[in-house]
Amino acid sequence: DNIRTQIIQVLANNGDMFISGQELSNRLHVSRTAIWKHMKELEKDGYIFEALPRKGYRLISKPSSMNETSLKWDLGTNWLGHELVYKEIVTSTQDIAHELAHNGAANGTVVIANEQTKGRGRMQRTWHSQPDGGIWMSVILRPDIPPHQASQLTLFTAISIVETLQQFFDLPFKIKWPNDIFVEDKKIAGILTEMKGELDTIDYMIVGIGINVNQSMNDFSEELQQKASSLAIESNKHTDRLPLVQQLLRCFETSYDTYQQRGFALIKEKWLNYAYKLGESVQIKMPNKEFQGRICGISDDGALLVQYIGEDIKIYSAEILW
Ligand code: BTX
Repeated sequence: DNIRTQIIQVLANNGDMFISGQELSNRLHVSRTAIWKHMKELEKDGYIFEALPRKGYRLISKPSSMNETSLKWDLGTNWLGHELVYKEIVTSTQDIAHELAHNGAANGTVVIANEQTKGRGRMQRTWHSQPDGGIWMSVILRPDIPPHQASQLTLFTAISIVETLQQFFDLPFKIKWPNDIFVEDKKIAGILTEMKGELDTIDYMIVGIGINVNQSMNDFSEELQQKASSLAIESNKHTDRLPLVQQLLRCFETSYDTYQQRGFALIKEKWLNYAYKLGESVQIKMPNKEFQGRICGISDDGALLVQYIGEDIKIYSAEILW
């Protein structure tokens, strides 16, 4: 809620000093009763205030938990996340984002949830999204690119995730083409890019990002324990999701602006620094065949370059099995 964000902003700028309810009401053009009600709501979100008769209010501390106000506060982006929806529980943030985009939501609208009951990956696979454990988020984008370049968004989203995580963790993050982030041989994050458009125009894209943050091994099913991990497991520390999300949005916005202005070629170099199994022989699965090839890199437009029986081939859609 906008008024709440403004209340927090005014109080935070005021530092240790008190500000009266009357003054808050004057500055924000709402009644004192409304101010009081908003402050009660903010307290539920985890903000702590000191209130003294005749002096007014001051902010003691902000919550470390995620909610609309805390996510927007101090975000510092130019456009990304200015429209932001936070929900405790959803089927999938992708579903909410599609609905919003369908109804005209702006470029840069962000949907975040604490829990997904039907989190999804590519090809109808499920994405395990337990409460409090991770970052489950979807970004609505209306990029000015032809549909055949849409997959580039996945690749640069992956770079933004890795660059953000590197600021918080000293871990060897790698990007497995096209949409997974790995630490060693475990998946810790995934990207699901969905698109609505025609053959020659993109109406909107939804970039879904799932990052395992604070899960322990027991939180994953036996099957997932073989292939998944979390930042907490790998780094042995708990990390608040709020600053992670905010930094990711800043980083994503910067890369997106660069991408829109200068195209994919610049990003390619960065991508190669993080490529999982670059130069190695891997098993590749395509809709109609499966084969062994050596990963040589990616092309200027984001296709995977693979050496296969002495020949270089370009792959636009496939999965690297192992
Ligand atoms: P993917 O199809 O590449 O990977 C899905 C596979 O990954 C699953 O079949 C399973 O083996 C494994 N997996 C499932 N859950 C997890 C997990 N939590 N951690 C690691 N591995 C897992 C990857 O798809 C794209 C995932 C995007 C998720 C985001 S969350 C926000 C947004 N909303 C939504 O429903 N999806 C996206």
